[in-house]
Order: sequence, then C-alpha cells, then structure tokens
Amino acid sequence: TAKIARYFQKKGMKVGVICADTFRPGAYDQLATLCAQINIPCFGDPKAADAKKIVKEGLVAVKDQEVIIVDTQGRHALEPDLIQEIIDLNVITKATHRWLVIDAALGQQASEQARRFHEAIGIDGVIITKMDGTAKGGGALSAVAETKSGIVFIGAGETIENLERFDANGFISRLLGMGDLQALAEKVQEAQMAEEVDMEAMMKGHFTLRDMYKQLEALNKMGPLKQIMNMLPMGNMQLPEGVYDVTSTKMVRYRILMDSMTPKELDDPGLINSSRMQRIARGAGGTPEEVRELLKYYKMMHKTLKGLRGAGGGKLNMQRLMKRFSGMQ
Ligand SMILES: Nc1nc2c(ncn2[C@@H]2O[C@H](COP(=O)(O)OP(=O)(O)OP(=O)(O)O)[C@@H](O)[C@H]2O)c(=O)[nH]1
Ligand SMILES: [Mg+2]
Repeated sequence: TAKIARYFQKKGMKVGVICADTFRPGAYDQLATLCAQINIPCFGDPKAADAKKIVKEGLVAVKDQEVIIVDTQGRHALEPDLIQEIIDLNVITKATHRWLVIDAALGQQASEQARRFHEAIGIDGVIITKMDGTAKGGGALSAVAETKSGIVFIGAGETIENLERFDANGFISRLLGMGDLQALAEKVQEAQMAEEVDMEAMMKGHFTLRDMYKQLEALNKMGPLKQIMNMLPMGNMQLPEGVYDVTSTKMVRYRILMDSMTPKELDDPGLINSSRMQRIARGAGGTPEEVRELLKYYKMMHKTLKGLRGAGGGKLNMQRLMKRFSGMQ
C-alpha cells in the first residue's frame, strides 16, 4: 500500500491511506511508519477491531486527497468472514479499483484466491510482488486469467520505491526463462563487448585469466553484474553470491596483479604455484594472499561459466544470439 501511495505521489497527486487491516498485529504501525517516511496521511486505529467503522471514519479524515488507498487484510486461507468484510468495504468505499496483491511465489492457490475475491467484489487488476526473488509469477498469472483483469504493477524489491508499471515483454520472456535478451543486447552494444570477448569460446569452457581480465573490463562498462546476470537466459539457476562481489577497486588491483604475470601464466593459471605467487605479488606491490584471492575468483567464474553452458543445453551460442537481437529495433 505504501508503495502504491508513493507511486501516485511521484505522479504529483495528493494521496491518503486507510489501514483496514485489523487482523494482523502490527499492520497499522507498519503502514503508518512507511507513510510517515513519505509524508502521506495514514488513518487507522491499532486497537479497533471493526474494519468497516475504521474505513467510514477514514474516508472522512482523508477526504481531501485525490487518491485514497484502503489497505485490507490478507490471509493465507480464505474464510467466509474475510470475504464478507471485503464485500462490505467495497460497498462503503464505492472503490473505483479493486486490486489483488499476489506474491510471485504463490502457486496454483493464487487461482482459487483470485476466483473467490473476484466473485465477491470484481477484481480489476493484479499486483505481483517479490518478482526480485527466484519465483517467476506463474501462479499470479493464473489469477489474472481467473479475474480476466490485467497486471497493474510489479513489485521487485523491498523498498518503497520498488514498484513498477507492468511491462509485458520483459515479464513474458523472464517467465519463459529467455531472459530479457533485448535489454541485454542493448547493453552489450553499449559496452562494445561482443567483439572483444569471445563468448563462444568461453561457453565451450575455454576461459583463461586473460579472458577474465577482458570480461571484467567489459562488464564494468555494462553496469552492476547482478542486473546483467538477471537478464541472461538461465531459468532458475542460482549463482554464488561472491560472483557479484567484485568492486571496481578490486578490479584495478586484479589488473595490476595480472600485469605482473607472464603470458604463459595468463593462459594457464594452473602453472601458478606458491613461488610464482610470491613473484607476482612482489611485482604488483601486493601479497600472495591477494594473488590467491584473484585465483579463487577466477575459479569461481570458470565454474559458473561451465554451469551456464549446462543450463543452455550446450547449444547456447551467446554471440550469435546477441548479434541477432542487437539487429532488432
Ligand atoms: N523482496 C521483496 N519484498 C517485498 C516486496 N513487496 C513486499 N515485500 C516485503 O514483504 C513483506 C510483507 O509485505 P506486506 O506488505 O506486509 O504484505 P501483505 O500482503 O500486506 O501481508 P499481510 O498484511 O500479512 O496480508 C514485507 O517485509 C515487505 O517488505 C517485493 O516486491 N520484493
Ligand atoms: Mg497487508
């Protein structure tokens, strides 16, 4: 509710919120705190039990606002009193919209919940939250089908700013595990990475320190690695968190360390034993631990790439794929 309030506030509208969730302990405090952060009036009473009474009073209290959002209670299981309450509140508010919020992780239950709410008050929009997680929102789509409505917003993060209007293309391609290839292709072009990094060779498992060096440079130009990875077609595959942890200062250090390696070492990192580590560290004004860390990172990247190849069924030809997509408008 606070996210929606923020959305309309950013559009320049006067927004008011009513907390009609008398069921979950702390619901009012939570909503009031969030609304206070963005300076939006929030009406409610943590001690009251009658949602209808709160809403009647609330409508008077926030009547000067252009957009009024009523936050109603949710539950995991549907119960008759919950349905009756939502019917009553719909009559009292004469709401112009009735939006159902569905967690992306909710499975086929979503369909049943949507049907019951739809029968009660006529749902005219679905909001899917937690799209930043691993779930793709398939269950929520069945809620859309059930209500013959559409997706209004997508929530993809915990902060109050993380609510977006829905974009069909991006959503469908993520759902099908294709990744947001169009967006990725654009980014690749921006970084002019396609020519510099031999993705095809990398996907075949040929990946040396030299490749990593080029790759880190190119990725740095493309923006946060995590965002890039989300666009790749790998379904639900999870990457080790550490893959994202390379900061640009670290990259500068890695580069200096690699500059102090011999061409042979760059092509075959397996050669690097502890005496070579000492020499490389000395040449770069660093410590052997730093070299060890670099090699650890390299191994992790190598493993990740092998995993990627597996996820693509061995047939994934990123470069050709990107060339094709970057030709599209
Ligand atoms: N990661 C992530 N967390 C979210 C998102 N949307 C909401 N949350 C978090 O999910 C938790 C539950 O959110 P609520 O807004 O209380 O959910 P609700 O559906 O109103 O739950 P009830 O009031 O208990 O029915 C909070 O900790 C939110 O910060 C999202 O898009 N991504
Ligand atoms: Mg709630």
